[in-house]
Amino acid sequence: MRIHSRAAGALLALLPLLACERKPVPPATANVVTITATDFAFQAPDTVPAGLTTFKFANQGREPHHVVLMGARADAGKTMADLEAAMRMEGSIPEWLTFPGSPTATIPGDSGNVTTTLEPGQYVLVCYISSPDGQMHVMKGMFRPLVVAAAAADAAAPPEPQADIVITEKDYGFDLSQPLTAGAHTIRVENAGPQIHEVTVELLAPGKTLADYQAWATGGMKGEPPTRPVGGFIGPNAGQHGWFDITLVPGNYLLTCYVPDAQDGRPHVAHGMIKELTVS
Ligand SMILES: [Cu+2]
Repeated sequence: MRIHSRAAGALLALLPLLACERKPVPPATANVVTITATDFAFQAPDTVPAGLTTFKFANQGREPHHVVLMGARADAGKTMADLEAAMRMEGSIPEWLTFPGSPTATIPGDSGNVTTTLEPGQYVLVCYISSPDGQMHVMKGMFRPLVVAAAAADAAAPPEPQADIVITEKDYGFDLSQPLTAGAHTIRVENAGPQIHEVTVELLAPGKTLADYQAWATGGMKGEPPTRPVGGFIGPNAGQHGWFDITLVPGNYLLTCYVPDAQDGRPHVAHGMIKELTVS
């Protein structure tokens, strides 16, 4: 009798575990997509599912690269030819072209993480950085189609990344929810619009200032740049948001946006979308 009642007790103790096991709720997480850049190509999957996505980007080339993720949502009625014309920047950025968010300029050997929400459609990964010969990488063939396929209807929405700082992009500037500090951060990027923007975090070389950068930029960006990019986020569309991870060392930094302006085609930095800040 004693043995039996012990066995019954053991069974009762197991019941909560069994009850838990009947509800398999593994925490849903963002889909992770690896993009690798070389001179001058992207390695990436051909198709990824829609939804919350983390791009892990690594630059294995000898020149800086970035990933401009642009595309047409499935309901936009656009062809790959439309997308290629837009990619070659024939005219201003069309209304239907969407920029969900992607990794900004990354120096050789460096890497970066960006998280955003992808909607089904036809997209393309493009690099618009120029080589020392003045030719943009896209003209050297540095682009790759990416299909975003509809995700399973019952897929649970994964939790969004927990950000400790918000950077708001706008025509033309950046607002920070609080000062950037040394160390690791997850930054939420919001675009208050009306245009598409990016935020590139650039570390100024010791002793260099915004004035040095502007002299270099207005001089045609010749010679050694006074900054080096250390992370950021290209996009998102006005009214949308995404996240990027960054680790900052103490120093002086610039936040920059190189998106061509809808009115005159000049980069937004030339419209004052540049901010100098000190990280301590
Ligand atoms: Cu901008």
